[in-house]
Amino acid sequence: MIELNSVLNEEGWIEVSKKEYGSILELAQKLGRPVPSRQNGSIIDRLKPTLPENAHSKSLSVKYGLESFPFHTDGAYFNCPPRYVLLSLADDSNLNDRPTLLIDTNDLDFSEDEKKTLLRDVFIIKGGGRSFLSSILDRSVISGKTIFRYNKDIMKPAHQSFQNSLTLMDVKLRSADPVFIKWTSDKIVVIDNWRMLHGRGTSHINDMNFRILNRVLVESKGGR
Ligand SMILES: O=C(O)CCC(=O)C(=O)O
Ligand SMILES: [Fe+2]
Repeated sequence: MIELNSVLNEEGWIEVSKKEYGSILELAQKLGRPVPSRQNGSIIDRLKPTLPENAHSKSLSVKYGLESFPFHTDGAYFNCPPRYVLLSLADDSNLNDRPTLLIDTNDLDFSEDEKKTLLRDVFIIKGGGRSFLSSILDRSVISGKTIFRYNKDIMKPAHQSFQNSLTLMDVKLRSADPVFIKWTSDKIVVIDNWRMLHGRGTSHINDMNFRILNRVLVESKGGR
């Protein structure tokens, strides 16, 4: 675990094997407190390419269907977004052609002025039953810690000039160089969800209902 934590801290994510760490839920429990993504939802989410008409009304599938998903923070609609996201291929998944993509926000090379913009521009965050205000670089949740909170599909600029932050994110993400996670049955990926953004790649085959990822969100322990 010391090794895992230090790589996670250094790189913002880590890929480990189930043989070494057990199931995704066992590993999640070692890292903190697993929390459901939706009230009364299950602790383990099953994520699969789904047609908009069959999707949960608040999921990315409603808008993107079988397409790729844009880069985002998971649970951006939580007051405090989950500390970690754990993903693995489900046992009953029989397709693994579609990658998950990761971008480290530390590699987006924001200038000091750009960071100020991301700290200042305020958004109305929708979802999870109520709306609240937050900037993309959020220092208000945990003292001494800056959280990257970004999911353009659930955030609306509170003033039209705050659109600048979204334009900046678009430009940065377009020129970023993501890591592609290729799924194998033994792999668990742990993502620092306060620092990394992730997205869903494309697939050349119809993997609707067959490429299934298990996901567990982990709440922060005492602000760390
Ligand atoms: O399916 C994937 O690769 C990631 C999906 C995802 O990020 C999500 O559903 O929030
Ligand atoms: Fe996600």
